[in-house]
Amino acid sequence: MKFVIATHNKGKIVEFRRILEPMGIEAVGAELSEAEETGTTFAENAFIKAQAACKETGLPAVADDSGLCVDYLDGAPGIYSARFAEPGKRRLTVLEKLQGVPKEKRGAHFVSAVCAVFPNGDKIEAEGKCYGLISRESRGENGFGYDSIFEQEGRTFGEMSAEEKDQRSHRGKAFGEFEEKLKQYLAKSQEEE
Ligand code: ITT
Repeated sequence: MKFVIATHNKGKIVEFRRILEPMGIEAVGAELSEAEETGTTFAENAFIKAQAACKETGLPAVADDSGLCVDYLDGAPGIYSARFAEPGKRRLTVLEKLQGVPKEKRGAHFVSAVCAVFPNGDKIEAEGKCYGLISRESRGENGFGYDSIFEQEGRTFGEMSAEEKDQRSHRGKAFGEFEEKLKQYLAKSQEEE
């Protein structure tokens, strides 16, 4: 099975491939136009991106819309995680807003909504969350985006190996659910043939 990866984020491309390949899914890149993320939820935006890529390429497409929701900031940046503060200053902005905030109030979670759209209009949706804390400072070089300020059991995602992150992460969980739904979808499609 071949899917176009509907993302412009290099960090996500690496994770999509890493998670999808063991499922026997070939994930290919494509030069895609930037779809306008006008949705009000992660799921709506994932659908918008997957549908646009599917229309543009004529191939099944899979997208993720994700973000970091910080309890102390009432769930911000949430669906605006990629547009929150200037590029290069996003992690620092979160750290600054939480300066002096005690550990028990530093709760946060990542969300990933995954959506695949097929040329016949069918779609598969899945969602994953992972809970942790905002660290006091940025730590670790691995991963991307907010990984170096999101910690579980005292270590940030930036300090974890790729495998460890995938086992715990929102995207790992969303793709786990996606894999199950895709298997059911393919089995059903074969029955109908
Ligand atoms: P595409 O829309 O092209 O996929 P994007 O970066 O704009 O790329 P989103 O709109 O879904 O993607 O924004 C998600 C942002 O949330 C992303 O830019 C990261 O800053 C952050 N993010 C999502 N998943 C993350 C992860 O696993 N680790 C760290 N940060 C993450």
